[in-house]
Amino acid sequence: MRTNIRFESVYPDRTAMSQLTLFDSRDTVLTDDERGRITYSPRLVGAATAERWFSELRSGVNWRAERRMMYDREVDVPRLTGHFLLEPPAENMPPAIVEAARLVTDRIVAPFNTVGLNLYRDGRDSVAPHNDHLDEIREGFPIALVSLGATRRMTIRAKAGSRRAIHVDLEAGSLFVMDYATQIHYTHAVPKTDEPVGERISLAFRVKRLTSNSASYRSAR
Ligand SMILES: O=C(O)CCC(=O)C(=O)O
Repeated sequence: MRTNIRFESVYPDRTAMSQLTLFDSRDTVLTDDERGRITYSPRLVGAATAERWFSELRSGVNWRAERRMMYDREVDVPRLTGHFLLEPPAENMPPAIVEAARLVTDRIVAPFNTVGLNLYRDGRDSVAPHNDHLDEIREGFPIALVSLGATRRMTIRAKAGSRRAIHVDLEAGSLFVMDYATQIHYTHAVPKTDEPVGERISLAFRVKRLTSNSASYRSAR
Protein backbone atom coordinates (compact mmCIF):
# COMPACT_ATOMS: atom_id res chain seq x y z
CA MET A 1 0.00 0.00 0.00
CA ARG A 2 1.33 3.47 -0.84
CA THR A 3 0.22 6.68 0.75
CA ASN A 4 -0.27 9.69 -1.45
CA ILE A 5 0.17 13.11 0.10
CA ARG A 6 0.66 16.35 -1.79
CA PHE A 7 1.59 19.76 -0.45
CA GLU A 8 0.97 22.75 -2.62
CA SER A 9 0.57 26.48 -2.55
CA VAL A 10 -2.27 28.42 -4.14
CA TYR A 11 0.54 30.40 -5.74
CA PRO A 12 2.05 27.62 -7.87
CA ASP A 13 4.58 29.97 -9.44
CA ARG A 14 5.98 30.84 -6.03
CA THR A 15 6.17 27.52 -4.26
CA ALA A 16 7.22 24.19 -5.60
CA MET A 17 4.79 21.35 -5.20
CA SER A 18 6.20 18.26 -3.62
CA GLN A 19 4.87 14.77 -3.73
CA LEU A 20 5.57 12.46 -0.83
CA THR A 21 5.11 8.78 -1.30
CA LEU A 22 5.33 6.86 1.92
CA PHE A 23 5.05 3.21 2.66
CA ASP A 24 2.73 1.17 4.82
CA SER A 25 2.07 1.94 8.45
CA ARG A 26 4.23 5.04 8.35
CA ASP A 27 2.48 7.69 10.40
CA THR A 28 2.89 11.03 8.72
CA VAL A 29 2.86 14.45 10.36
CA LEU A 30 1.27 16.68 7.72
CA THR A 31 1.74 19.87 9.66
CA ASP A 32 2.86 20.70 13.19
CA ASP A 33 3.39 24.30 14.23
CA GLU A 34 1.64 27.11 16.08
CA ARG A 35 -1.35 26.67 13.76
CA GLY A 36 -1.84 23.10 14.90
CA ARG A 37 -0.93 19.52 14.18
CA ILE A 38 -2.41 17.15 11.60
CA THR A 39 -1.35 13.52 11.30
CA TYR A 40 -2.21 10.68 8.96
CA SER A 41 -1.85 6.99 9.82
CA PRO A 42 -2.67 4.75 6.86
CA ARG A 43 -3.20 1.67 8.99
CA LEU A 44 -5.33 2.00 12.05
CA VAL A 45 -6.71 -1.39 10.95
CA GLY A 46 -6.05 -3.80 8.09
CA ALA A 47 -8.17 -4.32 4.99
CA ALA A 48 -10.27 -7.19 6.36
CA THR A 49 -11.37 -5.24 9.45
CA ALA A 50 -12.02 -2.10 7.40
CA GLU A 51 -14.24 -4.14 5.02
CA ARG A 52 -16.11 -5.78 7.89
CA TRP A 53 -16.77 -2.40 9.57
CA PHE A 54 -17.87 -0.91 6.26
CA SER A 55 -20.44 -3.68 5.60
CA GLU A 56 -21.78 -3.54 9.13
CA LEU A 57 -22.20 0.22 9.12
CA ARG A 58 -23.50 0.42 5.54
CA SER A 59 -26.36 -1.94 6.35
CA GLY A 60 -26.80 -1.27 10.08
CA VAL A 61 -26.90 2.51 10.38
CA ASN A 62 -30.09 4.45 9.90
CA TRP A 63 -28.56 6.81 7.31
CA ARG A 64 -30.24 10.17 7.10
CA ALA A 65 -30.58 12.51 4.13
CA GLU A 66 -30.40 16.05 5.48
CA ARG A 67 -31.28 19.45 4.08
CA ARG A 68 -29.59 22.71 4.95
CA MET A 69 -29.96 26.38 4.12
CA MET A 70 -27.53 27.71 1.53
CA TYR A 71 -27.94 31.45 1.19
CA ASP A 72 -31.70 31.82 0.75
CA ARG A 73 -32.65 28.30 -0.30
CA GLU A 74 -32.76 24.83 1.18
CA VAL A 75 -30.51 22.25 -0.49
CA ASP A 76 -29.69 18.56 -0.01
CA VAL A 77 -26.59 17.84 2.06
CA PRO A 78 -24.47 15.95 -0.51
CA ARG A 79 -23.90 12.80 1.58
CA LEU A 80 -25.85 10.72 4.10
CA THR A 81 -25.15 11.06 7.79
CA GLY A 82 -25.54 9.30 11.12
CA HIS A 83 -24.68 10.16 14.74
CA PHE A 84 -24.11 8.19 17.91
CA LEU A 85 -23.36 9.21 21.47
CA LEU A 86 -20.39 7.37 22.90
CA GLU A 87 -20.84 8.70 26.41
CA PRO A 88 -23.29 7.55 27.65
CA PRO A 89 -23.21 4.89 24.91
CA ALA A 90 -26.14 4.84 22.51
CA GLU A 91 -28.27 1.69 22.95
CA ASN A 92 -28.26 0.90 19.24
CA MET A 93 -24.51 1.41 18.79
CA PRO A 94 -23.09 -0.87 16.06
CA PRO A 95 -20.26 -3.09 17.39
CA ALA A 96 -17.98 -1.70 14.65
CA ILE A 97 -18.16 1.72 16.31
CA VAL A 98 -17.33 0.26 19.73
CA GLU A 99 -14.29 -1.48 18.21
CA ALA A 100 -13.19 1.60 16.27
CA ALA A 101 -13.61 3.86 19.33
CA ARG A 102 -11.46 1.50 21.39
CA LEU A 103 -8.66 1.52 18.81
CA VAL A 104 -8.82 5.28 18.36
CA THR A 105 -8.63 5.90 22.10
CA ASP A 106 -5.72 3.46 22.39
CA ARG A 107 -3.84 5.92 20.19
CA ILE A 108 -5.28 9.26 21.23
CA VAL A 109 -5.90 10.30 24.79
CA ALA A 110 -9.19 12.18 24.53
CA PRO A 111 -12.64 11.67 26.08
CA PHE A 112 -14.41 11.26 22.73
CA ASN A 113 -18.14 11.43 23.42
CA THR A 114 -19.73 11.46 19.94
CA VAL A 115 -19.15 9.92 16.56
CA GLY A 116 -20.55 11.48 13.40
CA LEU A 117 -20.81 9.23 10.36
CA ASN A 118 -20.73 10.29 6.71
CA LEU A 119 -21.66 8.08 3.77
CA TYR A 120 -20.37 9.28 0.40
CA ARG A 121 -22.40 7.32 -2.17
CA ASP A 122 -20.24 8.26 -5.17
CA GLY A 123 -17.99 11.05 -6.46
CA ARG A 124 -20.85 13.56 -6.41
CA ASP A 125 -21.04 13.33 -2.62
CA SER A 126 -18.69 15.64 -0.77
CA VAL A 127 -18.13 17.91 2.18
CA ALA A 128 -17.41 21.56 1.42
CA PRO A 129 -14.44 23.39 2.99
CA HIS A 130 -15.25 24.05 6.64
CA ASN A 131 -13.89 23.83 10.12
CA ASP A 132 -15.66 22.29 13.08
CA HIS A 133 -17.79 24.77 15.03
CA LEU A 134 -15.61 25.87 17.92
CA ASP A 135 -18.64 26.38 20.13
CA GLU A 136 -19.56 22.70 19.68
CA ILE A 137 -16.22 21.01 20.41
CA ARG A 138 -14.29 21.12 23.66
CA GLU A 139 -11.18 23.26 23.56
CA GLY A 140 -7.90 21.39 23.45
CA PHE A 141 -9.18 18.09 22.08
CA PRO A 142 -8.59 16.69 18.59
CA ILE A 143 -10.97 15.34 15.93
CA ALA A 144 -10.17 11.82 14.71
CA LEU A 145 -11.45 10.54 11.36
CA VAL A 146 -11.50 6.85 10.48
CA SER A 147 -12.02 6.04 6.79
CA LEU A 148 -13.70 2.94 5.33
CA GLY A 149 -14.53 1.93 1.77
CA ALA A 150 -13.32 3.88 -1.26
CA THR A 151 -10.34 6.20 -1.00
CA ARG A 152 -11.29 9.88 -1.16
CA ARG A 153 -9.05 12.92 -1.16
CA MET A 154 -9.07 15.31 1.79
CA THR A 155 -7.97 18.89 1.08
CA ILE A 156 -6.76 20.99 4.00
CA ARG A 157 -6.23 24.68 3.36
CA ALA A 158 -4.80 27.36 5.61
CA LYS A 159 -7.23 30.25 6.13
CA ALA A 160 -4.53 32.92 6.07
CA GLY A 161 -0.96 33.48 5.01
CA SER A 162 0.20 31.32 2.09
CA ARG A 163 -3.16 29.49 2.09
CA ARG A 164 -1.04 26.41 1.53
CA ALA A 165 -3.07 23.30 0.70
CA ILE A 166 -2.36 19.75 1.71
CA HIS A 167 -4.05 16.92 -0.17
CA VAL A 168 -4.13 13.49 1.36
CA ASP A 169 -5.84 10.39 0.02
CA LEU A 170 -7.73 8.85 2.92
CA GLU A 171 -7.50 5.11 2.52
CA ALA A 172 -9.73 2.42 4.03
CA GLY A 173 -8.59 1.62 7.55
CA SER A 174 -6.73 4.93 8.00
CA LEU A 175 -6.81 7.42 10.86
CA PHE A 176 -6.57 11.17 10.22
CA VAL A 177 -6.21 13.44 13.26
CA MET A 178 -6.57 17.23 13.44
CA ASP A 179 -5.91 18.98 16.71
CA TYR A 180 -8.09 21.77 18.10
CA ALA A 181 -5.91 24.64 16.85
CA THR A 182 -6.24 23.46 13.25
CA GLN A 183 -9.96 24.20 13.42
CA ILE A 184 -9.07 27.85 13.95
CA HIS A 185 -6.43 28.07 11.21
CA TYR A 186 -7.46 25.61 8.48
CA THR A 187 -10.47 24.37 6.57
CA HIS A 188 -10.86 20.77 5.53
CA ALA A 189 -12.95 19.31 2.71
CA VAL A 190 -13.65 16.16 0.73
CA PRO A 191 -14.23 17.59 -2.76
CA LYS A 192 -16.42 16.03 -5.43
CA THR A 193 -14.58 13.98 -8.03
CA ASP A 194 -15.25 12.91 -11.63
CA GLU A 195 -13.29 9.72 -11.02
CA PRO A 196 -15.43 6.61 -10.71
CA VAL A 197 -15.33 5.93 -6.97
CA GLY A 198 -17.23 3.53 -4.78
CA GLU A 199 -18.93 4.26 -1.49
CA ARG A 200 -16.96 5.65 1.44
CA ILE A 201 -17.87 5.91 5.11
CA SER A 202 -16.06 8.18 7.54
CA LEU A 203 -16.34 8.12 11.33
CA ALA A 204 -15.59 11.45 12.98
CA PHE A 205 -14.80 11.08 16.70
CA ARG A 206 -15.21 14.32 18.62
CA VAL A 207 -15.19 15.66 22.16
CA LYS A 208 -18.32 17.81 22.10
CA ARG A 209 -19.70 20.22 24.64
CA LEU A 210 -22.82 18.22 25.42
CA THR A 211 -25.73 19.23 27.53
CA SER A 212 -28.96 17.26 27.59
CA ASN A 213 -30.74 19.90 25.53
CA SER A 214 -27.96 20.68 23.03
CA ALA A 215 -28.58 19.91 19.35
CA SER A 216 -25.53 17.61 19.25
CA TYR A 217 -26.85 15.61 22.18
CA ARG A 218 -30.30 15.23 20.67
CA SER A 219 -29.08 14.36 17.16
CA ALA A 220 -26.68 11.74 18.48
CA ARG A 221 -29.31 9.84 20.45
O1 LIG B 1 -15.46 12.41 5.63
C1 LIG B 1 -14.48 12.96 6.12
O2 LIG B 1 -13.40 12.39 6.22
C2 LIG B 1 -14.59 14.38 6.60
C3 LIG B 1 -15.83 14.60 7.39
C4 LIG B 1 -15.92 15.99 7.95
O3 LIG B 1 -15.21 16.87 7.58
C5 LIG B 1 -16.92 16.26 8.96
O4 LIG B 1 -17.67 15.34 9.36
O5 LIG B 1 -16.98 17.42 9.43
